[in-house]
Amino acid sequence: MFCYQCEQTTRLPTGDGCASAKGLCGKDATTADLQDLLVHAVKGIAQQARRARALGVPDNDAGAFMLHALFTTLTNVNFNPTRFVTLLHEAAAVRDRVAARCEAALVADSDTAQTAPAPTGPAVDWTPAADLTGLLAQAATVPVNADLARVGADVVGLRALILYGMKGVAAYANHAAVLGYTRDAVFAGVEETMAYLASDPTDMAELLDRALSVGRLNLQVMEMLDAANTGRFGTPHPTAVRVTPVAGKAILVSGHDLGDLEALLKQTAGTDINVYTHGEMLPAHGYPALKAYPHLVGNFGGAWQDQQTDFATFPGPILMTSNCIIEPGPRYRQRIFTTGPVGWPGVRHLADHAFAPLIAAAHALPGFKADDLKTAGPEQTVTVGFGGDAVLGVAGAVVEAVKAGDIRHFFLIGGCDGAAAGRNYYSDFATGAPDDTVVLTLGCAKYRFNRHEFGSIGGIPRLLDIGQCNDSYSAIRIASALAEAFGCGVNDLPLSLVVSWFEQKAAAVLLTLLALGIRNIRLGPTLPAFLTPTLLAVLVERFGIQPITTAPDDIAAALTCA
Ligand code: SF4
Ligand code: SF3
Repeated sequence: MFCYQCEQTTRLPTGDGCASAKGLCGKDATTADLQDLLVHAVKGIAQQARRARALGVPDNDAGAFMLHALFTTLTNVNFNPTRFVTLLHEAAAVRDRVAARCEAALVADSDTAQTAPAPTGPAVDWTPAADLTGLLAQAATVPVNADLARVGADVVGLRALILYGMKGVAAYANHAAVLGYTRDAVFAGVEETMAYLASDPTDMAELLDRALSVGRLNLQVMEMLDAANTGRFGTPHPTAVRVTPVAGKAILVSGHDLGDLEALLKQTAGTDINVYTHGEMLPAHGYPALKAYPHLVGNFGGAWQDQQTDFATFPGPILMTSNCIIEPGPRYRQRIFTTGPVGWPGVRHLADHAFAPLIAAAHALPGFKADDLKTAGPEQTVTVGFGGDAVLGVAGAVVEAVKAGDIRHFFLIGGCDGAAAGRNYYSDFATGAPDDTVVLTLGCAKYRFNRHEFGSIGGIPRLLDIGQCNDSYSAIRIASALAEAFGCGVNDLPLSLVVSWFEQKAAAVLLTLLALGIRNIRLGPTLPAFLTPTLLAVLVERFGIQPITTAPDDIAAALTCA
């Protein structure tokens, strides 16, 4: 195996990347290799699907399959090799179905053959081997660095940046698609980009342009996802969320998929089961259609890397709806379930919102006992729901506070969390930001500081939780609206972006920010291993990207430049 797609990747003096029997996330070599082969298969589907679109017979079902397949290969999503074997055979069938569609279209109109020649190359010609040994032999030829000796680390790194950005795009687009929101332009963009990668491109300038076009595609996807979430569940409003449990039977829902949460709330309505959010599901409490369920009682635990402790102590079953799952510990292995793209060997998978086994497990488990809670102390809350509309609703007051000098600066401190020691930088930064500054946050990084008492400035809370990483579009809307109010560009605002990355959704958002021309982003806790010194120099020169240093120094530098 060779994988260097996430921040936690193995770092060695001899070269970065997880390359032994198991990655640091727990992904074994078999799963990693099958994931590489699935990416290869998706490139082949994309080649045929792009042709089908050119022939006037687009196949958005193939597009939906590509989104789901790429999502399964994200960090901390699916560790089950059996699922990948199934997906590989499905991928070949999807591609062949699209190819047959193309042939049928050509029979109907032979003049179009010139405009869309049949694709060629190893991805579109691939036939899945009959058994696991054969699949692994095929996978050995297609790792992300397969071409290293021929094209060099810079080209491999830029291709990886595009691929990882596309994994993030696919994940976000899949979140929207399962809520019924898709767009032809998004499917076309996925086809175009994955087919481009199938051509083994080597032109550095073209690769960099493509990476930025992935960022622009992701902006469309983030806007679509925002429309999906607000269209289905209403506009988030500031909402105090209980973070101390209540007595009763309990189910914990983690990950990002709001549709899964809604389905579970419907299926448990009128029972004696309470539902709690975990990790990136916390912002669900701000949506009117979700908080209308009285048995959505609160949030439990912290960010994803705390799950082995959180889940072990939770007295009910757990549902993982998306990233980030890590190896289930023995104390909860029998009561954790996966759904959607998520998988772990031996963990029960519930497809199509068939949550009856999860609900039965909740009935069978003790839940929170009133006696146990007597020692838990007073009720505590955190406030969520400062999405784009909520913040823009007070934009006038915010602008006035800036003009009056009451708000000196904004910091957007957001993105992923992780287990690395250096990540306390982000909590140090947020809690060390001066009292006349406002902290906007999103993603799971906020768990490091969202219980800190930030206070307010003239009634405006100093900590504004915009939501999940899935809500990055709201952050972009807020920044754009502030820039408009001040009659300047986003780069001229008293705003600093302090980004914490871990997985490939963050790679997609970073590309979006760069595509929008946003400069001087501070990125950490370590820089992506796939970015060579040459690529970093380009990003520094064109976009002013800066690695984080220390929180006090970076706060001081941001305020000096403001
Ligand atoms: Fe290593 Fe990250 Fe890949 Fe896991 S996802 S194998 S930790 S680089
Ligand atoms: Fe977190 Fe996994 Fe990225 Fe959605 S849950 S931000 S790391």
